[in-house]
Amino acid sequence: MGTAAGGQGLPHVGEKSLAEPFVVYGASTSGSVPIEATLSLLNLPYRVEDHAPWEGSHEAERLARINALRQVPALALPTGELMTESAAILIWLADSHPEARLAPALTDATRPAFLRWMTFVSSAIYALYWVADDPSRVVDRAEDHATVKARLYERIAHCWEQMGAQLQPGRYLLGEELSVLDLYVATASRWSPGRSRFYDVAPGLADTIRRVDADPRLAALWAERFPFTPGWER
Ligand SMILES: N[C@@H](CCC(=O)N[C@@H](CS)C(=O)NCC(=O)O)C(=O)O
Repeated sequence: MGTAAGGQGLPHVGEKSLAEPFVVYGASTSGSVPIEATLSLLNLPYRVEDHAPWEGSHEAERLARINALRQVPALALPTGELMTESAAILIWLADSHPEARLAPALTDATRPAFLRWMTFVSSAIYALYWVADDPSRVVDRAEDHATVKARLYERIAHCWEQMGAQLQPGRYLLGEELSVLDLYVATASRWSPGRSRFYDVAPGLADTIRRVDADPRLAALWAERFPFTPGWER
């Protein structure tokens, strides 16, 4: 663990005591799930504080005290500093524990692809849900909202298709070792337009992602935070 990065853009979380380990500000089925999965695989103690900003202004204001963008995930570090941005958090956690091999090392041949696809999931796919989840944020006419959603889901499917066309997975997306990219994709590919569409557009990634779903080390976490309920693979 490095020293505090005071003044470098990481705010401090007032309510977290320094004695506490990691605190994940998250929600079930959300982008906090791959972070929780990573902390579990790293055997790092953490506590989850659930927030659902989409449930109304009271919840959004409660989260604003932690993250001014009113979004999950956010991660309070043992230093009391707060990180946001799911891809950055996942990369940082993996890089901070190289012995666990949850990311290719800095000099590994697959490192450029790792960084590329982590950023791609974050910026080309995840970012679109800010509008898709609530089209009224950018489009006034309620009668247009269904079209906006449908177009964004098409764009997301197209992005998965690109990833599927360009990656040749081994057991995992980048080769033989599970990385945080696998956890990120296993989670995000369940969001709309949904996993069966993901299999349709990126069939070459299906076996790999099913392998991540079935990883026995993660069974309890998936069951609690993103359960495979009957019909989930819509
Ligand atoms: N760029 C952020 C996006 C986070 C995000 O969109 N989180 C969603 C939940 S999965 C959220 O909090 N939505 C509420 C909102 O944006 O108002 C990241 O990668 O962590």
